Amino acid sequence: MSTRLYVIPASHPSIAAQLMLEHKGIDYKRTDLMPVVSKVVLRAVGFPGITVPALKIEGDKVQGSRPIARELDRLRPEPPLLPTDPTQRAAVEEAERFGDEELQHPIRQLLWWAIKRNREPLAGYSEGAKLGVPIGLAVKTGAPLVALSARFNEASDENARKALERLPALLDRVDAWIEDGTLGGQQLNVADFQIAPSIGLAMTLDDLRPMIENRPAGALARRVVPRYPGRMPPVLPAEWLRS
Ligand SMILES: N[C@@H](CCC(=O)N[C@@H](CS)C(=O)NCC(=O)O)C(=O)O
Repeated sequence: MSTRLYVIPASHPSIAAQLMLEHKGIDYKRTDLMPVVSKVVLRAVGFPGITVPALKIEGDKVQGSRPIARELDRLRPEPPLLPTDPTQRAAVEEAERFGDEELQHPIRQLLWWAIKRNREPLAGYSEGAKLGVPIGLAVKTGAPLVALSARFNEASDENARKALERLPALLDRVDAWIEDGTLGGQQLNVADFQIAPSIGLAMTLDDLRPMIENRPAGALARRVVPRYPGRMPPVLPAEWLRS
């Protein structure tokens, strides 16, 4: 299968798509893109939308972690990403929807808020990526891209603080799905691949790791994404973390 995946390094839905391709045993080439530049490149290569992950497979273009999952199950049904039993499938699809629509974004906002204050860790988040420019240079000159990304993701103080406040409740839902077997079963499913990278990304922030690592959600992330790239030293205001 001729397959190319467009990603932003350390982007959690991009890692979800990579894990799903690996689960299916599909060989693929990866194009690493810098944020913001990614939007222009994706349009230039013919995708209708402006976000990663974006997949070219067998001449088709599929964008977004959930459509990519379905396309992979269609093209290569085994091993499945979605359970066949209708009740289990509905539970997994609800967890997957939550991962995409409710969990991804607050974690993205917290990360961009942090990067706005400290760009140095960008080198770690880009580990192993081929961005077309030396990573040190990209970090040194990256302030405008970071500012645009933070704005694009609405990573204001107010929104970052709200995202932090919401995190415990979001983690409770993930823990509950692990407890009832929707997530973290013997066979990983599409919701595991959707949710674990978001948790893994959150755990790269030194400020957030302590509230996650000893939960079932933390164990799931370590199992599914054992080495998430990047590490953000403490940067969140102490008073936000206390409340
Ligand atoms: N919910 C979408 C999210 C896609 C998304 O927002 N991707 C981000 C990276 S995590 C992106 O492409 N942002 C563009 C940019 O930062 O310039 C999915 O799961 O595919």
